[in-house]
Amino acid sequence: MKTGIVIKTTGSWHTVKTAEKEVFDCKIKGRFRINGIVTTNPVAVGDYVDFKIVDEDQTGLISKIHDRRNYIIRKSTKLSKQVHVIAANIDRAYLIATLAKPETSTMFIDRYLISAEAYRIPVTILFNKTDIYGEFENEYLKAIMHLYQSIGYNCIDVSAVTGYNVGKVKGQMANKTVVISGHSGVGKSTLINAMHPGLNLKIDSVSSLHKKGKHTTTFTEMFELDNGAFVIDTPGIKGFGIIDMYKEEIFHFFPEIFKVSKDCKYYNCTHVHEPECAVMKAVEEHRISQSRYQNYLSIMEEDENEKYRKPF
Ligand SMILES: Nc1nc2c(ncn2[C@@H]2O[C@H](COP(=O)(O)OP(=O)(O)OP(=O)(O)O)[C@@H](O)[C@H]2O)c(=O)[nH]1
Ligand SMILES: [Mg+2]
Ligand SMILES: [Zn+2]
Repeated sequence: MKTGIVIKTTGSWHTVKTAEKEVFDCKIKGRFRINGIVTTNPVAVGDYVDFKIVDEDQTGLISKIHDRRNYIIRKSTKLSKQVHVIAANIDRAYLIATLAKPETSTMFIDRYLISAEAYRIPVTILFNKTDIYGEFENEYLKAIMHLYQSIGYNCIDVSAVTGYNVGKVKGQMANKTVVISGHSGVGKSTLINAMHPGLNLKIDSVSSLHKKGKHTTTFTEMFELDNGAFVIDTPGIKGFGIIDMYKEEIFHFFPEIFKVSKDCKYYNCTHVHEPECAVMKAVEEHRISQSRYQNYLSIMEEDENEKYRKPF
């Protein structure tokens, strides 16, 4: 019996790497159910698995998936109750945002952050493509970094193309397992290439002409850097459904809103319309940002059917 970490999954094949750095293509023996959640993929990148070699062709059969320390998921389709596990056993998530080509909205950032808060995965926000920012984007960069840093999120401005701050990002990742997320075209694969010359991950060659990404990366895959970091490249995501949480607890995952909410008059205040709400007062007094509060309200207003309740 061997044990290894799943570094790639494509359909029914899972690529597993052992501590000795041997790599095997494995299939799963039978059916697995993890934590009772209905997932489209029973095994995800980052999972530790037990397997044995069955064939002369050196393929493996996975017989056990170790308990996950944590994982991040997305809805597999908009209305389906199924979820897709993007990655498991993550130390930190790196959200790549760009203020130009394409522009990442604060709504997308906030949705990502609350999901990560719910899974208790710390996040660093990387603002990429700073080499093409003009005066306007640079002013916005300062403001947006100040906003998210003041809430407590680590933020770094980078350029995967010029290498600006790439060494700093790589240094932070040493000996950790990290996942890189963000819209298509923001430079996830370019950044990993910059941290690991010679890897030659496929990147979109022409998207600088277009604003939208073209989904160049199609499978989630883990790469090992020369400083012991395990970096997971993911396909671009369009949206981020709010999953695994009750409506009444959404504000718990906005750290600055949660902090102030202790002073609301009503213990069950939702901070939407109640009198003597400390959160609304803080927004008026600019102690909580308008954009964060507006995004909170939009998420609260969403159709209930679009969300699901804690499935386990
Ligand atoms: N100017 C500039 N362009 C960049 C930077 N980083 C990436 N790009 C360009 O952005 C385009 C998309 O980069 P990718 O690395 O393929 O983006 P991705 O996030 O991996 O996209 P998907 O795989 O589709 O999710 C490419 O044309 C890159 O050259 C940067 O820092 N500055
Ligand atoms: Mg990519
Ligand atoms: Zn309130």
